[in-house]
Amino acid sequence: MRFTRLALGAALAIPALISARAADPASHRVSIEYEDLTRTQPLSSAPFVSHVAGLHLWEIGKPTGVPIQVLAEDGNPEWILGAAVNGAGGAYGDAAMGLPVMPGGKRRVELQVDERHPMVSGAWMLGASNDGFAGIDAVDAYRLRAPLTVEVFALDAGTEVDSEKKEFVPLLGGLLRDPERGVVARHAGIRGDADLPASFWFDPAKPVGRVTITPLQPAS
Ligand SMILES: [Ca+2]
Repeated sequence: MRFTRLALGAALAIPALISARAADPASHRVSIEYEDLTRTQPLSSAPFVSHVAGLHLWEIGKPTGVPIQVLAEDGNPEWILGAAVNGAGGAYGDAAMGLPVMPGGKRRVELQVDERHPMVSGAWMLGASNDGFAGIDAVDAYRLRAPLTVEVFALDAGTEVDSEKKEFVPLLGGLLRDPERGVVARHAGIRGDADLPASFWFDPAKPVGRVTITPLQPAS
């Protein structure tokens, strides 16, 4: 958990994204609104990408990739955004970065989708967690004719043990990190039994976020 590093990393990523997308007359834009439902957790920067079918940012029960690891542990969106920029026109169609969200808040980004890159994925760190995150993975946004709302649950990147001791919580000044087995799973929630205050608690059985995708120029 290194939420305090978010702002600089996010700012550095913006200029590179401007040229991430070549003009494509078959493409159209979608609006993506992401909202915190925990009302206790600050959300990190939220990278969103459009991509080909078959590509996943994560899958529950499968090994965690570095892009999700650094997002979930540090709130660092640049691995996800960098892959999209480098792969624009190939596996990726477009990339956009959403700003951090304070507890209970929401923000919106816009993204290009096209027939080759119909899927949209994006995620954010649950800022007051060890390696908790949430988001959407591979939602077909190209063929939407009406807004689609998805409620998402908290996930554990499986890369850092959820110790909640201050030595392992950068938000509390800790710099240590205890590696975990590296498999994505549902998050068990904040226990509040160590140094991480229970005020960051969320119910892992309930959605922690809501994502609404709205087609702005529906494909004909
Ligand atoms: Ca963990």
